[in-house]
Amino acid sequence: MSAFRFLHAADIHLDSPLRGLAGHEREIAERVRRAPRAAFENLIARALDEPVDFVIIAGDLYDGSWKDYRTGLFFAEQMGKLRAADIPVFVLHGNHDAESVITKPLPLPKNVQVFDARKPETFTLGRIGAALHGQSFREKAVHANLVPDYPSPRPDSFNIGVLHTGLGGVDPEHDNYAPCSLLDLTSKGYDYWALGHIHRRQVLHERPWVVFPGNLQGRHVRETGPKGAFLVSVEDCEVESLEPVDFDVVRWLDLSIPAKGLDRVDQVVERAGSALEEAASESDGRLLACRIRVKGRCGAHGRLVRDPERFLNEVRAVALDVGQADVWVERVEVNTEPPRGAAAIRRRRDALGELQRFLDEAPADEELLTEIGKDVGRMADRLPPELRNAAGDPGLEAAIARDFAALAKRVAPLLVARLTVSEE
Ligand SMILES: [Mn+2]
Repeated sequence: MSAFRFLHAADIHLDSPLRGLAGHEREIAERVRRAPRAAFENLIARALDEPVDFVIIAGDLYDGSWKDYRTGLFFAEQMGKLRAADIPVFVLHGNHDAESVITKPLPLPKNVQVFDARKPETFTLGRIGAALHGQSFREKAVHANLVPDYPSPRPDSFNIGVLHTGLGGVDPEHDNYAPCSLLDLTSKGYDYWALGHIHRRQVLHERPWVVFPGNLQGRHVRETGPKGAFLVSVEDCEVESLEPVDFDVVRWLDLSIPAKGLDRVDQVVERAGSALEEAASESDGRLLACRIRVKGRCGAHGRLVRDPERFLNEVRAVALDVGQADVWVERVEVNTEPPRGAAAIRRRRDALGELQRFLDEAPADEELLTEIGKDVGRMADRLPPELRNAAGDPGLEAAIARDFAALAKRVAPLLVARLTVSEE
């Protein structure tokens, strides 16, 4: 019987626009912007290097309608490399690149097969005994379960179901398109479900295999950790190995720095530096994009919240010194509390205690929020677009999003810290 290998990728989102990059170093912004293409080039290089017998892209190859033809030409160029090596590619379109979304399709090299969007379609690879079943999205929002219409498994073949699905709404970050249950999949009689849509790498079932490779490249701070695809080896219709392969060139990290008990800002900076150092030692030369969140009751609280700009740049300076990797501190969020905690201030009988109690209630005070909204909302509307699109400051972002309750929550510790300078 035959043995073969394939790469299963999904959610590549080529040339997706990245928000929050304006105002950062040009070179960094360019590397982050180009990351999905670079990760895709890594995938193709690995496919050629193995070489694999075929490649599956289980939806959202593109992020949406192209600005121009360059995105499509880049993809065609990469596919051409696989064609020269006789490696077929099976592409399924998902919600981001549904038939109705991509308005400028280009002819693709002959090795690329795209699953039909009107009905399930089967591609067979007779030489190795594999059958791939799939249906692309016709519209962005597919609410029907597509699995029941997928054909029965082919006997004497390794059957792969290719599907873009929210499964059963298991991940609140992703719309539950083409919903189905795990049982729908495992009872179909296929050997491997090559899924796409949910951006987190996960193996939901073994024999039959139900797999989300996650996206190829993290695009923002909610898509942290290693990203890539699965390299699958099959022998005699059995999966012999399923290896996650990292293809990302920029890796997002969300680092929580406990500052409890630290009295001085330089101690907090040093702790952040150690965390970055540790992360860098595992980055394998990638650019690390880090968000740093400082929390805990600490003596440094007042100075941290009063001069966040200075703290951010101190952390950035330390990040430059990490050495083994390029570390870019995307943002620093200070969520610390005064050493005795807000509760202690709340109990005070002076004006500060009164202010703390007022601020505690502010986020729920509709009338107050309406008043704030009139002034702050008007100011936010007048901000130049460059600033609106790249605010980078949680308070400013809340104002722009007209979330005045969140704004009140952000402002409260800052106000109290400013008023307690003399007590430090
Ligand atoms: Mn999707």
